[in-house]
Amino acid sequence: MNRPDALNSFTVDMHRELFDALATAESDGSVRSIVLTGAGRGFCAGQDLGEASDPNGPIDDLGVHLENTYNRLVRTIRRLPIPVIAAVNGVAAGAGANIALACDIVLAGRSAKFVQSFSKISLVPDSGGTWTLPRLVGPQRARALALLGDAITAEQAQTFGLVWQVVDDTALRDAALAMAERFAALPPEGLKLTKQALDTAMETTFDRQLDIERDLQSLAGQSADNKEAVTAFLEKRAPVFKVK
Ligand code: T3D
Repeated sequence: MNRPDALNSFTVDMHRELFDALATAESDGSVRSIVLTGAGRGFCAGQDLGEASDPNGPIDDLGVHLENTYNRLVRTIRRLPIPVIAAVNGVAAGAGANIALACDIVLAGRSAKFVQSFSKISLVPDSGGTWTLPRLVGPQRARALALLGDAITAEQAQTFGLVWQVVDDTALRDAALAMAERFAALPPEGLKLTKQALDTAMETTFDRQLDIERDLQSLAGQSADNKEAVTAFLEKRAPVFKVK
C-alpha cells in the first residue's frame, strides 16, 4: 500500500490497484506467497476519510462501497490459494487493522499499533473485523477493542493472539521476506488445501470438520507435490516441486 502521506489510507483507486496486483499474483501461477505492507511509517489507516466525506467523490452509500472494495479485498485474501503475510510496519487502524487480520500470518514491527477506530467515527468494524476479532481474541476482548477503539501495541496484539511474531522495526521487511521464501519452498498444493480446511473450521462442527479433512486429505494425497515430498524424504534428498 503506497500512500504514505495519508498513512496508506484507502481510496477507490488504491483498492483497484491492490485488487489488480492480487489478481496478477494469483493468475501468474508461479507466485507462492504475498507480503502486504505499507510504505512509510504506517501500515494502513483504513478508509481515506477525505474521500469518504467528499460530496463530489466516488463514495455514496457506504454499504455499496464496502461490498465493492473492502469486502472484495478480504474475500480475495481469504480465498487466495497461497499464503498472504501482513507485515504491519506501523499503525493499522480501522479497515487497515482488519485487512491485516484477514491475512494468513501477521508479523508486526515493535512500534506497530492496532486500532479499531470505527467507534470514534460512529461506524461498525468492517473488513471482517466483527467475525475475526472474537474468534482471535475471545468475545470480551473483542468487545472492548471494538467499542472503546483503543490502540494496542504490537506486544499486546501478540499476547491477545492477533499477531504471530513481533520483530524489531528494522528487521520486519527481512522477516516477512524470509517467511515468504519459506512458503515458496513448501509444496503449494498442501498449503492451498490447508487454507481451505482452516477457513471452514471456524464455522462447523468437529464431526463435519473431520469429513472436510478426509476429503481434502484425499485430494492432497493424490497430488504430485505430496508424492514428490514423500519420495524425496525417503530418498534423503531435497524435494523439487513443479511450478504450475
Ligand atoms: O464503506 C466505507 O467507506 C466504510 C469503510 C470504512 C473503513 C474504515 O477504515 S473506517 C476508519 C477510518 N480510519 C480512521 O478513522 C483512522 C483515522 N486516523 C487516525 O485516527 C490517526 O491518523 C491514526 C491513529 C491512524 C494515526 O495517528 P498519527 O498521530 O500517527 O498520525 P496523523 O497525524 O493522525 O496522520 C498522519 C497523516 O495521515 C495526516 O495527514 P497530514 O495532517 O499529515 O496531512 C492525517 O490526516 C492522514 N490520515 C491518517 N488517517 C487518515 C488520514 N487521511 C485520510 N484518511 C485517514 N483515514
